[in-house]
Amino acid sequence: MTKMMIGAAQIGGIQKAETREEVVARMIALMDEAAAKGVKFLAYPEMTLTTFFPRFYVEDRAEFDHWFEKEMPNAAVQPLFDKAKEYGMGFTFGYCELTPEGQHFNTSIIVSPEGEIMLKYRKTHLPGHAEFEEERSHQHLEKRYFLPGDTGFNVVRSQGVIMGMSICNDRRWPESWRVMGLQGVQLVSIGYNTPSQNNLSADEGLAKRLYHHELSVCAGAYQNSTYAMAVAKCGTEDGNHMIGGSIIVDPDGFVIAKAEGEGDELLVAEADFDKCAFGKSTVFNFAAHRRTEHYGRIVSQTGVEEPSE
Ligand code: CDV
Repeated sequence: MTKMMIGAAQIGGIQKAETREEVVARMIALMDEAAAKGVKFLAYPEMTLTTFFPRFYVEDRAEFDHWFEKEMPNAAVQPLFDKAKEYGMGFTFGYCELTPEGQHFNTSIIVSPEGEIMLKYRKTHLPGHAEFEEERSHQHLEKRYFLPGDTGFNVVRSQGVIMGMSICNDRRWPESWRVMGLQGVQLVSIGYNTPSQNNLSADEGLAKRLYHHELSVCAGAYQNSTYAMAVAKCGTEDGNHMIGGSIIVDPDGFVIAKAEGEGDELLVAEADFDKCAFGKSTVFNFAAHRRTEHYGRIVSQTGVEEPSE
């Protein structure tokens, strides 16, 4: 299959008091709309099922285990799996995973139209901090509540398309994209929760945040000649604002669909996966042009090492 209708299901704010069942009903409403428009693969945001709780600090992190899923699918999410199967639609969404071994991950999955989990990805780049930081106007405690993912950036062939995932902050790191690019990825789905303010003392402003989001996704798509869907959970959650700006991007790095608002909203585009071949066989023909002998620092060194004076 070369052509497919793909959809990005942006979700507006989810308040602390909202139940999984209420959120899943909102997800299904967008899936119904997507099915009516012929969508065969639908992407939802990072941590779709709950509010973005890492903005809140608790001393005993176990108090927050109720934000995590111990099984996937589970009773609350099963109606989404059932509806997708009825429509013959694949989908991807993010949730907080608590493993039987007691590990906490920020996770996303790709599900086939038959309801099978084809690929699981656990977020690699966790932004923020692990302890309460008094000087900050807004806390961002992903490092407190999650372990860095242990999956790496794998891809899977599903619905005839090579698909991969990133989660939120990962989209800003070219390494994430290139690891999937090296596996021939044709569609990268990225869910995000990007607060419009993380720290008043370093306030970038909404416009700059939106620009950096779009710049990262367009660059990643172009440089790896892949379609990308970046899908927000956005608007106001418990009095905190998060950017919208969900986009679908083609393998030339052009935005081909963009959200207009900050609520539940469906974006749709026709993807022609044959278009990935041009960049992959010309300027980004990795086999022909990459010079790995000069890339050693990328994996041997983490932080910056400046030359001596
Ligand atoms: N959920 C995220 O990973 N958010 C980050 C914020 C903290 C900058 C992001 O990169 O959008």
